[in-house]
Amino acid sequence: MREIITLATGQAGNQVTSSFWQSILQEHALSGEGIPLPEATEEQHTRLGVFFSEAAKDKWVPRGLNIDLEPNTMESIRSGPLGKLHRPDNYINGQSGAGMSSCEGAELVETVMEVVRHETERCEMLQGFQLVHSLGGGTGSGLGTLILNKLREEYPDRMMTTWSILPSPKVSDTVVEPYNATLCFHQLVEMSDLTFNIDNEALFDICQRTLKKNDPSYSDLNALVANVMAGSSTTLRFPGQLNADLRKLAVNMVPFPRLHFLMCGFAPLTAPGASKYQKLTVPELTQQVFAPQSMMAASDPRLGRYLTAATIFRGAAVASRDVEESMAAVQEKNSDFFVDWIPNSVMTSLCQVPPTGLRMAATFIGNSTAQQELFKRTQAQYAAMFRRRAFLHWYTNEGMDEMEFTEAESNLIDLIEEYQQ
Ligand SMILES: Nc1nc2c(ncn2[C@@H]2O[C@H](COP(=O)(O)OP(=O)(O)OP(=O)(O)O)[C@@H](O)[C@H]2O)c(=O)[nH]1
Ligand SMILES: [Mg+2]
Repeated sequence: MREIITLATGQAGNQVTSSFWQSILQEHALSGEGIPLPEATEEQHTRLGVFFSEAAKDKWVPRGLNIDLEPNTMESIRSGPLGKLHRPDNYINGQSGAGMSSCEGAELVETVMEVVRHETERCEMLQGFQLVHSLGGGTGSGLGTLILNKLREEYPDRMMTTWSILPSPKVSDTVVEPYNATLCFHQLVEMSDLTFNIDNEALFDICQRTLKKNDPSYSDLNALVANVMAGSSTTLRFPGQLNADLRKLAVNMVPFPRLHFLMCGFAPLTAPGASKYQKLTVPELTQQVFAPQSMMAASDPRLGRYLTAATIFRGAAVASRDVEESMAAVQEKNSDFFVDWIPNSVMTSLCQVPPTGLRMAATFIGNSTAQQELFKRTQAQYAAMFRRRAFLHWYTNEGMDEMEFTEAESNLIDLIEEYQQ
């Protein structure tokens, strides 16, 4: 089995990851406690070992760690619907309030690495890690970075992927988020093999415009993230797929080492109750999943070009001929939006098992140069404050050097330039 270990860090990291576990438990016919349900099919269980390990006979637990500097998020997971799912040792939290206390962070990382070692001992052939975190939070960005560095050091040849949640003023008004995000991008550029850019701004807009929720909650946003996390890991979790491991996915998606950022989309996205008025066909699904309104990053792909892209179709009702035809049509219609120097830059895979509750669905992942919009947005917010050195003392008082800020910013500016292909 090619196993993946998931590290949820900070409040956003843990809440998003919980939504992900909830989705894939259902897709693999496991109960909230990790017990196989009687209706489970062979297809659902063949590759269960990628994200879960068998703890006792017929009890599966996530290969996952729940990490935070403060206890509250963990408490609510423990007392929530998945409270009996996780290994008790895999909850790791500090006692401090919010904010990044570097001392406590360093201690916590040692504990994290110990638990990671235990987890790797339960793997036959570990393929890599996925870190789920916010870029805006002190813990998600700061502790997330420390963990990333340690994992890289100890497991240099394993794949390192991240699900990184970009802050948006529509969702949160913590002033220092652009600082945290810039410092964290600086590390992600060097340390991660694949980073999925998940943008709260886009999630918020999808909830309001498409799902007709006026005042979306975090669980609404996280349900969207779970869709794309489950969707893009379909090929890893079910047998007989293209891009069946993280390395192959990265080889296909990343033409240059630093340009390893991906944006994702999902279809169908429909307001509750509206879906019964739509009988979705494969061409409609294809068109929807390529549409800017389906993207979970607030950057319009029509303002850039795709270096690479992959689409994963799901559902027994999806015929491969339909997929081929509609993918060819979409690419032809949008040929200006794909770089012309990478032939066959769009991959397609097909899995019989649909997401729970849907007849068919599609997930899109693309390495688009339009992502520079996200980096520019972050850098502009950062620069406005950094020019005045506003809030900087909170970081320098904890031992950080102003140089780190300058370096992080210039790395981000470089990245924006490199994405101008
Ligand atoms: N999508 C999503 N975003 C969240 C969630 N919780 C927090 N955020 C966003 O994440 C950023 C704040 O980061 P948190 O994850 O709360 O912070 P943290 O990593 O726990 O770090 P601290 O600052 O130390 O508490 C803000 O941009 C929030 O809008 C969540 O459940 N889902
Ligand atoms: Mg927190």
